[in-house]
Amino acid sequence: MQRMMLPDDRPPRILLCAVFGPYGVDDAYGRKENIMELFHNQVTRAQGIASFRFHHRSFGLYFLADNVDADVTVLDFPSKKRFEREVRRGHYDLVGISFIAPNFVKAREMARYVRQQSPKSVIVLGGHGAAIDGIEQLIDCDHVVKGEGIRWLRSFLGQNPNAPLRHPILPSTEYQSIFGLPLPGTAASLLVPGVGCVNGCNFCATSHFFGKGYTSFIPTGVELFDLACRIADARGTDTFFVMDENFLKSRERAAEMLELMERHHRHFVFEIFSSAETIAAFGIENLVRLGVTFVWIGVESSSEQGNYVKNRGIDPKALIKELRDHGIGVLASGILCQEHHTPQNMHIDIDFMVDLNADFVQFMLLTPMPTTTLYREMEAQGRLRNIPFEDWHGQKMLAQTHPHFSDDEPEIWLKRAFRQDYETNSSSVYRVTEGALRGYRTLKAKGYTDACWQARIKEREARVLEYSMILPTIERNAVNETERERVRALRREIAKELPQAFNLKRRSTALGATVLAALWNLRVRIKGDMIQPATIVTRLCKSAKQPSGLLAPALAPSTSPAGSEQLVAAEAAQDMVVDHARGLHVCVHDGRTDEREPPLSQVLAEAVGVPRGRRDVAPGAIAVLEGLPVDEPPLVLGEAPKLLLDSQKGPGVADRRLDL
Ligand code: B12
Ligand code: SF4
Repeated sequence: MQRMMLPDDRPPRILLCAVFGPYGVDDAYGRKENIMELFHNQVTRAQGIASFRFHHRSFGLYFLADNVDADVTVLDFPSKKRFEREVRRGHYDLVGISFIAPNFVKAREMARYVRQQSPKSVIVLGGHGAAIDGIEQLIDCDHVVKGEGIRWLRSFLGQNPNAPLRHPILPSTEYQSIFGLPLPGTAASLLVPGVGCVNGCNFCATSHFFGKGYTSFIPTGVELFDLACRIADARGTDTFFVMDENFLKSRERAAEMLELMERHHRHFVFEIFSSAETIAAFGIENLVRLGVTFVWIGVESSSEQGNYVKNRGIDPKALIKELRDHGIGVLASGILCQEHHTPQNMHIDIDFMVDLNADFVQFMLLTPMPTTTLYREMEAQGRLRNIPFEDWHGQKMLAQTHPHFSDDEPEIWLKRAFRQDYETNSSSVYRVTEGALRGYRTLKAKGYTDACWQARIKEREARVLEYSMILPTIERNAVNETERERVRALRREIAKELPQAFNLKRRSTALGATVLAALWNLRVRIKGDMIQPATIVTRLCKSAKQPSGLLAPALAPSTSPAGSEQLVAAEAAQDMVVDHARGLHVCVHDGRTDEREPPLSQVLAEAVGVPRGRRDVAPGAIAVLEGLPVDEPPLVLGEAPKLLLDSQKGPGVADRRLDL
């Protein structure tokens, strides 16, 4: 492979960028359906202010940044202006742009700008958009990285591609809220044990992008446990969102992890994606013990015709009921406008998905994403439609011709499906609360007395107590009388089981929550419910980093199972410098990516270490200067490397009421 050459022996200067905002608006670069939120976009979108709201960073960029010896700036959720300013003033040797197919136009515009304003910068494209056929000709760039990027970038920089992997310490989500109320506690940490999936379902972009194989970042349970301990200690939460397409597929790793957790009394909590067959094979009680409290399952379809090997022989309704009985929340996803669907039979799959009574349901349109087998088949049949990439998001129109569905019909079906689930099963937040109580009762009734099981009972109890405080808010905003009745019944059940849920303190909090939710409701009615993520700038400098791999010499490579690859060993990086423009959820009326700078008082308070004044800067994070303009000299670079976490204890929505 061609390597990057620098004129002197200074460390390379690299800019890694996500595509610019605003997101989810109809403009020259994107579509209103493409909002930058997981649940509000694809899951609870029909549930009004009861929808779960949060943002995910562009995680791949942080992995790349942390695993090369270079001075790297990560620009996440930039505005176009902010991106352009960084390019103009940064004098970068390499600019990497991460994008997915529906963001093609944004990536093209970014590459064009880099070429024009910083002609010496090498332009590298990566992320799932790189799988678009002929992308090299469609966007003016120097390299396109299809698949796993860490090894590629290391090789390109002349560094060891197989050096041990460093796992960045990151929150999995930013600014979680519901009813406009910030969810309490620290957001779960991100854990990425690996990328890809060996199952290779024909429509699955993730599996195909990584060669229908699994690239393990953290191959063994021992390493995973060690990494989880370090991340949990650093971020102050034992909960992890596991970004791995099929976490339980590596059964031995999960079993080893469980054994270590029990032995060391570290009762982590995991939110995972897993296919039905792997869940069934692992066993529900093992799942409870492992600390799984949420699982995303691809149910896909009610029929053999529309389904995949991963679901063969599984009764999804029984599986989901059993999981929920044990206090494990379930997100079930289904695919609409499949090949066998017609306007006459589509309701069968919608009814089936709704009848699963999962906590959350995702409906997506069958979309032949580039690189998938489905795409190749549709291409061969001449069925790919000539629609712009911005429309390849699976929320509105089909990217392929379908004999039974014309242009606007798929969107109508999607809306109908989400609405039916909401009206039939009530809001997801109600379901989550009800499931937690069920889990609490089931686990207690089993009578196991060991520490692990007791910790799992406590976790469900805590969840019930937390969510009980918003029961009045759920009732007030219920979709129909059925939901109101369900909430009242649930309140009676909780009062029987855990009377402390309704003590004076909690009742007062509940009252406060209803008032704040009413304000949020008002804001949504007046200004709409758009929330743009704030720009996050993270600077990593070589001088503050340990060379990759130095921190994990004891961990030897192990043999990869067939169909999978691995990057050896895992290390949590402890040297991120986060320059975070706070203030999400405000100033969104103009639809721009939020770029608020902090008040001077906050920056000064940070500099002199006054904790109250600096509000949301992590304790001990002396090198973090929140929200300073990115083109100011990074004062942080001379500091000793310190653990710099992005604290979730920000001002929160509640504190920002005046900005509504
Ligand atoms: C988190 C996520 C999101 C977040 C966005 C986070 C963000 N800040 O952008 C949310 C929930 C908002 C989201 C929304 C959508 N998403 Co999304 N999302 C994911 C998800 C689940 C995880 C991505 C991730 O972090 N993986 C872990 C990291 C470590 O891996 P990675 O990102 O792939 O990065 C590696 C390589 O790709 C490569 N790489 C990545 N970037 C770069 C850059 C350079 C320069 C280089 C060299 C290498 C490189 O190196 C990395 C390390 O190996 C993936 C599925 C998946 N499991 O990957 C779908 C996925 C990326 N999303 C997808 C889609 C379609 C969407 C939506 C359009 C869905 C919809 N219908 O609304 C929207 C679009 C929103 C928008 N406006 O952009 C598709 C993309 C398909 C495609 N071919 O383009 C995916 C693959 C899901 C799928 N199977 O279909 N998404
Ligand atoms: S099991 Fe899930 S992640 Fe794996 S290939 Fe199938 S759809 Fe993709």
